[in-house]
Amino acid sequence: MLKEIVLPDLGEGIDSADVSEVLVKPGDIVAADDIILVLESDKASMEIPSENSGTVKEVFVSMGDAVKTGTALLSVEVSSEDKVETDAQKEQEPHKETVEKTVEKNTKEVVVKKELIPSSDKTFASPGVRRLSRELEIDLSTVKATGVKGRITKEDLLGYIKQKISQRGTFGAASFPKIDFAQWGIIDSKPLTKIQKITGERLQQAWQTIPHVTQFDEADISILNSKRLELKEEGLKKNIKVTFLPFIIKAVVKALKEFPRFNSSLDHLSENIVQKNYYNIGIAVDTPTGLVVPVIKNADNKSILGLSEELMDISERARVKKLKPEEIKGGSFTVSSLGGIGGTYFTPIINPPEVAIMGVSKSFWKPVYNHKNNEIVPTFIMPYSLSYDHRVIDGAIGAAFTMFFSKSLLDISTFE
Ligand code: CAO
Repeated sequence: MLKEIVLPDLGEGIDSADVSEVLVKPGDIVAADDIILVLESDKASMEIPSENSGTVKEVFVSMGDAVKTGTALLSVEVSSEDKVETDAQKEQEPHKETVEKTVEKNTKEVVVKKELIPSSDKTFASPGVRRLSRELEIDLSTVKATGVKGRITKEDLLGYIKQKISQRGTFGAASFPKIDFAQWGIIDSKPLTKIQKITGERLQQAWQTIPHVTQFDEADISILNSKRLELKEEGLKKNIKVTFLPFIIKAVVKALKEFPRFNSSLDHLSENIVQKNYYNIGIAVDTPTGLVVPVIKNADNKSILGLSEELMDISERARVKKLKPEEIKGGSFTVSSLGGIGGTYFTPIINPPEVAIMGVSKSFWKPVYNHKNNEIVPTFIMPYSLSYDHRVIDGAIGAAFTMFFSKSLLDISTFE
């Protein structure tokens, strides 16, 4: 059955408009509500949806044509079932038109001038969508397109905005009611430092948006400990403090090379995994004004003494706020060590856009039973945790990573 689609009443006192885009051609299959035309009036840019689903037979208008209410736009070959279903749906959804008009009206309110927006980027969207995105300073390349041929529809943009609004709501500070704590005793109130505020927001966002899995393990670091005591002596002569951390960094890099997924990031659309072939290790440093994460660049090319020296330097400069902006950027994996303080395990929060972080705890001696020679051996154990983004890394690889890392700490060649 051939159905002619005519221009509906545009409302808002608009009686004519110019065709600025024709999105279908004869032979195209359209679904009801697919956008077929974009019109520009002197008040608004409007997307005109198809009333029916079917195959486009003929298009009666072209770009630049002036059209008014009742103008025939195109003809569509509609199957009789579709027609019946559409009518039935219409009866079941008496408020649909009202709802669509409300959304349309909200969009129109920010679109007042008649001008076509040239598209210099590679996104495909109507002028109305472009204009709205420009008004709201939204980069259209970050909006996921669901329209025909990769077109960003108005719904895509509105969905993106809704998502951002709801995220902002949850990322913001948790809204507790104002409480007068002084009613129960003496209090002292201090503002958060700038670093604490920024870190807090980033941590909250990471915690809420990344599906974290934390794998716990313990490593035998008895061999590492002997090597460290040896190098500690050597370092002392050069005024370099050799702690466990440089050894851990060496073993981490070895494990990242074996399991590259841990050295990657999801792109801004969460559609591609960006694999990094550099090994820049962020180190969480506790400072009087908050947590700072300077990055040791190209850690794979550095010796234990070189890493020790750099660690001393960056942690000291982090504490006196003397790091340069580029020194806290470009990390591919982070290590957070509480080993110098205490505790057995903790669950570190991933430092986006990285996909994994290692949390190191304080080592201790414990008797370990060796079933091969039936002996109990005093062993220096380092407990540690590995948090990773489950969207990028599966649990089996998570466990394989920690197994490999622990084994690397037993292999003296790791530290060369
Ligand atoms: N087991 C046993 N001893 C450890 C250890 C471990 N896993 N890690 C460090 N130590 C020892 C060191 O060897 C050192 O002892 P020696 O002087 O005898 O060698 C002592 O503890 C102090 O080490 P350190 O903390 O000064 O040095 P580091 O290289 O281990 O760590 C740094 C440097 C900057 C990471 C650390 O000072 C720091 O700021 N840690 C806090 C990190 C943090 O707050 N993370 C956030 C957690 S969750 O938000």
